[in-house]
Amino acid sequence: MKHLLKPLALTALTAFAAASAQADIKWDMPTPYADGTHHTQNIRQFAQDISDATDGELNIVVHSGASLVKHPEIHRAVRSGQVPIGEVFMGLLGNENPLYQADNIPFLVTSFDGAKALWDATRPQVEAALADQGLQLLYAVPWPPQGFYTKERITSGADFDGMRMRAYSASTSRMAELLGATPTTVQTPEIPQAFSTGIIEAMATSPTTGVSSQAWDYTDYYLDARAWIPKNMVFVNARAFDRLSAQMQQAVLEAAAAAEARGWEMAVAETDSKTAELADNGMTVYTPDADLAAFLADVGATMTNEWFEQMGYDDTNPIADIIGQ
Ligand code: PCA
Repeated sequence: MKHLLKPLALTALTAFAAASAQADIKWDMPTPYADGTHHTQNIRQFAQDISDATDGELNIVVHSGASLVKHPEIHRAVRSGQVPIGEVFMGLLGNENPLYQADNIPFLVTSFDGAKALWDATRPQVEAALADQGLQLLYAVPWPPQGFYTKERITSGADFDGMRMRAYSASTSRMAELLGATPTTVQTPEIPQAFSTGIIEAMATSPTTGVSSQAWDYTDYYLDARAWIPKNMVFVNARAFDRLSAQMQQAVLEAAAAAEARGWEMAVAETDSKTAELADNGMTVYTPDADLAAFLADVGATMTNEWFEQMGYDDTNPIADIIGQ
């Protein structure tokens, strides 16, 4: 039986294989953060939207939690074409280009509207910086505002003195120094171990990452300072993008625009829901009093000035009008 059917079946199969070999594309996409974070959930939806729009011909396989490529390597991996697409925390690139430090400066902006204005102001430069590296920006999405996780309640700036504080970027290291603390760089997957071995005793991050790292196991207080609103960005290797059909390119760009809008809404919603989760797990959530707020604002002002100087900006730069929003 098999023999008799073979010529026909083979022809059909060969034709199908030839068509799908031309059309079907699989893209591995490394991302740094855990499945529970809104960034990863948003990226999975982004991949699904692209698959739906292309009838499964462009299939993006998301490798979350730095499982395929370690976070500090993702940018280079996409640049070199080792992988076609990836997600990176923008502040992580602050060492190679001070432009990205904008994202991690305390009180440069303090609200989602301010963060949006800062993103609108910096986006063209980010696009140009990435284009110089053979990369194309697809979208960026914020984290909820950043606060401080500590073992004891912070009552004044002096409480930061000598504190072993986690840093996740050049700017957060600088901030820790200005606070009087001692910074140590720790990536999210290593947070629990860094606390349990005493390498760090405090961190500044979002309620999202506080929940995903179960901050209540190591700290008791969350200072809801809403100090800065950093972002992740998703970008693609420009050559890989150019090789896609026009229809696939359009599907990617449309899914990216939708992901950006959806991701900002998710971050806003997470701010309250994940902060509530910290409290539900026994953490004391509190806001700074006027003196502490002034101390933190001072650190922010120093960093804003340093950044303006480094960028060669002065008061006439449009970003000056956004400060404090
Ligand atoms: N979570 C990430 C980056 C900012 C955030 O809220 C982290 O802590 O590494």
